[in-house]
Parts: sequence; C-alpha cells; structure tokens
Amino acid sequence: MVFYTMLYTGYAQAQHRVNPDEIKEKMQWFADGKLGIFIHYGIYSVKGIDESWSFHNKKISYPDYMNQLKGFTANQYKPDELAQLIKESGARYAVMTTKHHDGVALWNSKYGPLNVVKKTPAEKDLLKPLYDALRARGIKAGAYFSLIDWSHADYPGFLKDSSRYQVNAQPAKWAKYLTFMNGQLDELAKQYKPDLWWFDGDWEHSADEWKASAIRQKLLSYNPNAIINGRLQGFGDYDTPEQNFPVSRPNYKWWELCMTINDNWGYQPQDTNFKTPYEIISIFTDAVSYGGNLLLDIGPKGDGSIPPQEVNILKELGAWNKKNGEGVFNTVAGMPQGHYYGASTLSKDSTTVYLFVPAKTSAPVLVKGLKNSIKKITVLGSETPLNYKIVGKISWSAVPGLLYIPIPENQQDKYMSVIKIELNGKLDLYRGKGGFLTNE
Ligand code: H79
Repeated sequence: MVFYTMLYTGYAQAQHRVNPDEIKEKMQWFADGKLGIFIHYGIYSVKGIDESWSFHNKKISYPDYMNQLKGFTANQYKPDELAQLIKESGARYAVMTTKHHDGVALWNSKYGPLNVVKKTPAEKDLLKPLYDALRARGIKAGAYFSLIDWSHADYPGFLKDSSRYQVNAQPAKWAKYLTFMNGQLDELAKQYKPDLWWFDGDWEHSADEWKASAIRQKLLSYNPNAIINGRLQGFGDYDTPEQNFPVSRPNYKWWELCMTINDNWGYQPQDTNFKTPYEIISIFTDAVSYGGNLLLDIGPKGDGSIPPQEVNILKELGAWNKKNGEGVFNTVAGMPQGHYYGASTLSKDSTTVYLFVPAKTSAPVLVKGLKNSIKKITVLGSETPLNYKIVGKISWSAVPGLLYIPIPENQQDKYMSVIKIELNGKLDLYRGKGGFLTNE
C-alpha cells in the first residue's frame, strides 16, 4: 500500500486517446459556455464532513459515516430554486453528484440497495427534478459519477490502508463490480440523458481494468453528443485541473478548472473561507483568457438548502456576468502573454479584444504590439467611447506604438471592468524584440 504523506506531484493525466478534430462539433457548447456550477450533494452534508474521504482516511468510522443516511432528509431541497440560482449566476451548465466514492446513489438505482430513495428519509430521486429544472432554463445537465465505490463489496479499495482484494488475483470479482457499475451508468444514461459525464476516481485503476474505452463507446452509443470529462484514463474529451490554477496554458484544446467556492466540495459549517466575488471573477476570467472553463462548486446543506454566502456569491457573479458577459461567453482565448498584463479574450472573428481590468485602477491600461488601427474603445456597460493615446510610434517603422487607455472612474466596475477594443480587421500582433524591422 502506498501512502501519500508528501506533496503528491505525480498525478499525471493519462495520455489523451481522443482526437480533438473528431469531437470539435459536439464540444462547441462547452467551449462557448465557460461557466458551470458543480453541486456536491450527499449524505456527507448531514454531519458536514469530507465527502467519502472522511471514512476512507479514517477520520470517522465507516458505520458512523453511514449513520448520516438516517439524517438525510432533503426536505429543503428545491430543484427549481436551485436551477434558477444557477441560471442567475450566468452558468451555462451544471454538474450534479449522482454518486460519490461512498457509493450512495442519489437516484433509485435498482443496482444495490445503497441509494437515497431506499435508505434515507429523503425517499426521493434527487436527480430528475433538478435535471428537468435545469433543462427548462436552457442549462446543460451534467452527471458526476465516481468510478470508485468504496462501499461495494466487490470493489477492491476501501480504507486508505486496507483494500478488499487485488484485481489480478480475483478477476471474477472485479468483473462483477464492473457489471454493477455499468448497470448504474446505463440507468443514468437512459433515465437522465446527461449532456456531460463527469467521472472521478479513475486513478485507482488503469484504462484496461476500467475497460474505459468500452465505457466511452457505450455512453456515446446512448448519446453521440455527450461530453466526457478527462477522468477516464485517456478516454475523455477535456482536461480537468482540480483546485490548482494552471499558470501555463494547459495543452489540450478544451479544459475546465473545477474549484470550490470555499475550501470544501460538500457543505461544512466550520468552513467560512469563502472566496470573494472579486476572487471568483478574477479566477473565472483568467481561466477563460487561457481558453478554459470554470466549474464552480457549491455544497448544499444536509436539508438541501443552499448556504446564504454561496447564494450571495452566485448572485454577485451573475450580476457581473449580466453586465460583462459579452467579454466572456462565446469568446476565445485572449492575446498571448506579453501584450497586456492581465486576462484578455477575443471575439470569435478576432476583430474585438476584451481586456479585464481589476477595480479600482487609476493608471491608464497599456497594450503593447497592437498593429491594427482602432475603431472604438468602450467599457462594457457604457456606450461612451474612451479616449486613448498611442505612444512612441515611429512614423517610418512598421512596429506599432504603445496603446494607453485611461478608464474614467465612473465607468469602472466594482469588481472587474471589461474594456472592449474594436479593431479594424482581425487582430494582428507585433511579436518582435524592438528592432527597426518588424521581424527583429
Ligand atoms: O469530488 C471532489 C473530491 O472529493 C474529489 N474530486 C472532487 C471533484 C477528489 N478529491 N481528491 N481528489 C479528487 C484527488 C485525490 C488525489 C489523491 Fe491520490 C488520492 C491523493 C492521494 C490519493 C491520486 C491518487 C493522486 C495520488 C494518488
């Protein structure tokens, strides 16, 4: 058994087996959507402890963990209100935990007894009404599904320092687990038709062991347009950095940062370390400027209500998106580093650049190496054209001058202003080193 007591740095993602050219059409809504809301809801919210990991890491006994089943009422779970809040946040998709590593299914699975309909006072399917409410609002519906099921007698892993068996020693037992797991996936595919599958826990087994390729094929046979996240040992469609913000741009064409709104995925009452709206907006715009999405997580309480701090953040984010969304949704990654010290995006036809400017700034914003002439500069939320100045342009050289844009204080956003630069023609950048000729 391996223990991860040191900083774990070797969690390499399996090599992508999917050719981006073959999936680019179905990926378009995801590429345009930019913002998703992740929902971690499960029995762990009753005591407010780590989802599944608390018993796995032996912070609580397995029976005590499972005792939460008795307290899971979901009597304040209001899927319509939740979907409305998600809509208001500006998110284009939502991903709901259908089953975490603890194996507790949130729908009435006929595979095994461990689900909230059969085993908790909630006694209802939590997925159907949410998916319906999301779709009624034009929001894509995603299903988080843990490949790991530490509760299942046929699953090898259990506690951090004890497992039930080794796959190669008992292949028949493993095959039984896969049959169970695939049965649940069939149920989800047929009953809820997820637009997106968000797998988790693939690191416990190889692609061959999971039969990852067959899972992909099966899910696509139900819905060829379903998107599959990158946690299927190479058989997914996009990369999924978790919590850690990428400082250099991820390699794969599509990626999504999943991040908690405070420090935990599920509801934990002692965790009040909420990110501020400004922090969320700056993380969001930074991800988008690198061509990625943000999947922002919320954790409903055991009764299903949403903590007020989370409601507030989603509403603030929504208000910001309403005013500034033009610079984010349906855009593409921004200028390469070196032209502007901050996040930027481009319109799809690359005739407009959007710059993200943290509030409050008194100094003019600087853009370097912009060869295009400028049609107009505005701040989103206002029609008034901004004045700007081009500094250091040498008349006989093709090297562009420096563009300085002062932003009037009364036009600045309280969190993040978006400066819209409309160009004549498609963005054309000078990438040289300052020589007299443009290629130097
Ligand atoms: O559902 C949430 C978390 O419960 C789950 N994913 C999000 C969305 C999650 N928690 N931790 N992780 C995923 C990553 C776990 C990494 C580790 Fe390991 C498992 C560190 C040590 C054991 C993987 C395997 C990395 C090193 C070995």
